[in-house]
Amino acid sequence: MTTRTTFLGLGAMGSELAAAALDAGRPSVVWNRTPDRAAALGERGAIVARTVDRAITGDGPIILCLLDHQSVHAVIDPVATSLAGRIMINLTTTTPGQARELAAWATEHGVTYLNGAIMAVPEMIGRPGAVIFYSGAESAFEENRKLLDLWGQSDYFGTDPGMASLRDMAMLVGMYTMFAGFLHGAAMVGVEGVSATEFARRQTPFLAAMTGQLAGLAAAVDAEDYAGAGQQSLEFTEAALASLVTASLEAGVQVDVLRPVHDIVRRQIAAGHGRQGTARIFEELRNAR
Ligand code: FVH
Repeated sequence: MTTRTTFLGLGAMGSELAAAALDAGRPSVVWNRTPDRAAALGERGAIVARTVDRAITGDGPIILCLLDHQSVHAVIDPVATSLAGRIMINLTTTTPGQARELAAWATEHGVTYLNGAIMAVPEMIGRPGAVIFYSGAESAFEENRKLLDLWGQSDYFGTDPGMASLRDMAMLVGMYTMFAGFLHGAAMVGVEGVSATEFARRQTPFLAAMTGQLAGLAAAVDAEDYAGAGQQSLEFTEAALASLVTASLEAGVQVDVLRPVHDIVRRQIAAGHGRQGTARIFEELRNAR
């Protein structure tokens, strides 16, 4: 038996995780569905396994970094009986429900399960700024801390395996809606021949400065106080959004990104909250169930 780390899935992210382990001198065995993707890691000293079965011999942690929840099952289900007694650390993006399902699967098969959510792009792995959220088996987190810390800052959110995923998904909502907002703006100025690259040069520092507003919104939400001084009112925000919708339509740009935000604000005003702060959007959103 050899204590070596197993890496299953060598896409852009999985390859970086394995490379960081190899660079730190950790004996590692790697496997990928498409074998070619393992060659570079083999040259860096990894043992390249031809099958998942062979990759999971040994007693070290098994790191999964696959496309999605379905691909995780495609890889682990056929070798389930060989995994008993092992630690599985899954860094594949999953929903909280999928993470809990995998944890239940792991328990059923005698596997210790830690779920991870990577808050970084592959180039950031092992560099300042990379953060990985974890939740699930605390023993797996603690025992493998040295390995996990090779990749970035390791933040643990408790034994519920879904918690890392929940935080991941919540962070990504902010990211994707920001991307969509940027592209909307780029479409507006693009009508006048402004390149998206030039627009990005101006939008980037502006958005960075606007992140300074998040703490104020958060304080209002946490205190459930939308009437406090200094808050931008829903009425003010509604007028701004109405202008943005009009300007977009005048430019021939679709308002599919903007319209839902405008509608939420209008519903809150219709419910009598127009003089309250814009952070009240939170109250509208959290009542979806
Ligand atoms: N790349 C990123 O920026 C993000 C950052 C945040 C976290 N994600 C998540 O990491 C997971 C892997 O992402 P990736 O960037 O490595 O993705 P790919 O380069 O597309 O590699 C996908 C690997 O999954 C293998 N795979 C797919 N389906 C199956 C299957 N049915 N059976 C076995 N393996 C499968 C694929 O194999 P192959 O296509 O090379 O044969 C790759 O190894 C992901 O959850 C991100 O959300 C990355």
